[in-house]
Amino acid sequence: MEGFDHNKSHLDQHNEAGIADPSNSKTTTGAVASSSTGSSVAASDLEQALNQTLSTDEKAAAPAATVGVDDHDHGPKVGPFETHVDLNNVANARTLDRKQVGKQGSFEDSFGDKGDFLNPGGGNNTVIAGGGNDVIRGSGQGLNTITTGSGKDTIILGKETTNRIFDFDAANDRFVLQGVSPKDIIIAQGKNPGKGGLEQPLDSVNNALIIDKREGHILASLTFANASDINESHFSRLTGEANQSLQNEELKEAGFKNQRGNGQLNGTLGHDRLIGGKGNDFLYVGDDGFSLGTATGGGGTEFPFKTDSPGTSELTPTLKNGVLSFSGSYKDFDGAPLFSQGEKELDPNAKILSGADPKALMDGFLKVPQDKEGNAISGTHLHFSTAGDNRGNFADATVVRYFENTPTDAKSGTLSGTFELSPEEQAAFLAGNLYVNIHSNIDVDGDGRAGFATGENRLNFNKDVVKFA
Ligand SMILES: [Ca+2]
Ligand SMILES: [Ca+2]
Ligand SMILES: [Ca+2]
Repeated sequence: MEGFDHNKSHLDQHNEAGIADPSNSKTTTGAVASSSTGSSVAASDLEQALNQTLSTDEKAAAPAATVGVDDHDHGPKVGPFETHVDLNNVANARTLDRKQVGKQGSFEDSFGDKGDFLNPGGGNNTVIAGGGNDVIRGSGQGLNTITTGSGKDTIILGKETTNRIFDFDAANDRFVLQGVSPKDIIIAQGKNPGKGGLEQPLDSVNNALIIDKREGHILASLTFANASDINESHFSRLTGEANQSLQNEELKEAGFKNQRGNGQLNGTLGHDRLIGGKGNDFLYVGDDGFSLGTATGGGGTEFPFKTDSPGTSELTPTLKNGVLSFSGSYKDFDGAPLFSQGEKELDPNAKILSGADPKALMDGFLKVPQDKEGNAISGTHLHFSTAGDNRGNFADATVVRYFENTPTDAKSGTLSGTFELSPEEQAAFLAGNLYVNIHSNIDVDGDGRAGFATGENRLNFNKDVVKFA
């Protein structure tokens, strides 16, 4: 990574003109509240009463109880993520009118015919729910990465806990506040322009934020979502009655299968009640909980740099036991896949739609000679960002994985990839948040067209391709 500077002018270029330039670059935000101490008054009685209504197994999954929010002296960082934000560093911040926030009664009638109750407990967890109306308790004081799936889903937000939600749908999903008063809630849009693939900052400009204003703790970061779509109708307050309706004895009668443990717990197509432990857990819908279509590229659908290429492409994924595999092909391309000709420079006829300097662009590519699994550099990249569904279009040059591409003639070839995904990466994929960009270069047949270094085709594995059962 020699010579790779993180100064601001480089980042600006990287995020705008240099969007097709892959790198592992990450930014840090200045928006960090310091860890805090002090004392909070009224909240504690109510909260303790609420905690008494938790079932024994949920109590066992939670970290040791804290009395008031500020008695907990915590660090603001979890891995690369800043879990706090300065309210001066967010956009369109507004409070909730607490008179418009009602109480959540029993959840009994909310699960539909296949909804699950999922509580990963303490630690830093990943939760992938399914096609039902699910209730996810995110109050274990760590960082949870959540994909809700389709259906009408409810996320219980707890103090000191950050829930990164990859597929929040304002038309269907909502929040219940546990131990946080509606008067302390701020809804805002992030302002941080930093990229970084799945390590995109929680306060990214792409994300809507739900913030506990008492110390700037980010209770929820909703990726690729608009804060303006979220209002009082998305919130209610947790009650003891609601907690009791989530106990095993209650849900068993409704046909829920109960599982409790550490590590990975797999759900079924029916109702599940999955309770993690104090450590880092992975609550997973199960490999039969979704189906995957074929993503197609071409036709001027590329974002952010639309091409006039006649090229088309298709890729079909499978995900089993955490292994994501793809097979597919491309045809009628203007250029060969980047790096497939052993080249070290861009063809003068290759189009660079970002306006970047060819050498700088090439140097940017070469800075990442292999991905995190050791797959060698190629011009076909897996990236984190959604496009082409109801969430709008986003892009991020950070490489998540390199595909293999094999030309069969000057304009066509095959594409493949087999990747072992972390739980968070599985959550990103099943949220419809990954895409593939096929960069091209070299005028193999001499027709004067040498492809698109900024990407000739983009294929989106979005919510239209990933379908929950
Ligand atoms: Ca846990
Ligand atoms: Ca769901
Ligand atoms: Ca289920």
